[in-house]
Amino acid sequence: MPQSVIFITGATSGFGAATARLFARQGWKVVATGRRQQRLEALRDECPEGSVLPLQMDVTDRQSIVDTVASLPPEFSPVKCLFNNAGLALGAKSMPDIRLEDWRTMAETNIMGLVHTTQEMLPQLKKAGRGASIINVGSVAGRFAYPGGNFYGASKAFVHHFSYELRCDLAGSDIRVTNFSPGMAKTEFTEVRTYGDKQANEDFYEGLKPILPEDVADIIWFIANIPAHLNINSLELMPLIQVPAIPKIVRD
Ligand code: NDP
Ligand code: 8X3
Repeated sequence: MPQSVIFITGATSGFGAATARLFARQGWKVVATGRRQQRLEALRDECPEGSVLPLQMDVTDRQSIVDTVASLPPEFSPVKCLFNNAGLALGAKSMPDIRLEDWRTMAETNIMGLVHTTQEMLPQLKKAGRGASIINVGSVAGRFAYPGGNFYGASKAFVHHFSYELRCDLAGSDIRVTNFSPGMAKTEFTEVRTYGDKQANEDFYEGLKPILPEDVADIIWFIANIPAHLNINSLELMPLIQVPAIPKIVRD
């Protein structure tokens, strides 16, 4: 039987890299994509030989997605699982003290990047047939607003609703669609959000037990491998130390 293939966006770090490692260890073929080629090659080198295909791809560049999907060799095709994971937050200030160019980047990455990758990958997933799935990474920030969450939270609310719309559009096909919404997780997320401040990334999680990338990989494995007649519509995950809080009260 041919090996199953997962296509991961944002495999150079965090959730994407951990998921690539786990699926490769479990005998899947992994197409690992992202902008940082050296990291993709390092990932390939640490995984079982022949299991990982590193392909540089920028989800904000539609042509880059088209070319990447068109270049898939027969051993890494058809793709059975699309892990739409690439994404980022930029900045944490409230309006009006925001940078519009950051919002544009979040829109192009978290929204249009995910839409374009999905569009290009659908023929592959259709070919894979029963058990195919799309797993979109949303966030608890898409459901619970917080000061400074603004465009990032709204972009993840898009991911949640788009996932449900996609399920409707794909009704009658074999393709499952899941919105996966994690809460606080220690990756490079806060380093990116603070424009490269590694110390801020350490400080943010100091003394806490956040979600780890390996925890997410286990959950992605579960979602991708449930029986083909089932669909997890949405899965929200928080570390125990985080709570879905009541709306904030503004006092004088
Ligand atoms: P990381 O910053 O560790 O990883 C983000 C990944 O996204 C990197 O591999 C990066 O690759 C990739 N990426 C960013 N921009 C692009 C682009 N234009 N093209 C291709 N790849 C891109 O963060 P996480 O692992 O935490 O983030 C993964 C997903 O999880 C994101 O969608 C994030 O919003 C979401 N999330 C994170 C949470 C957290 O607390 N950490 C909680 C909830 C959701 P490269 O830079 O090499 O291109
Ligand atoms: C990231 C989670 O709550 O830090 O998606 O915005 S949060």
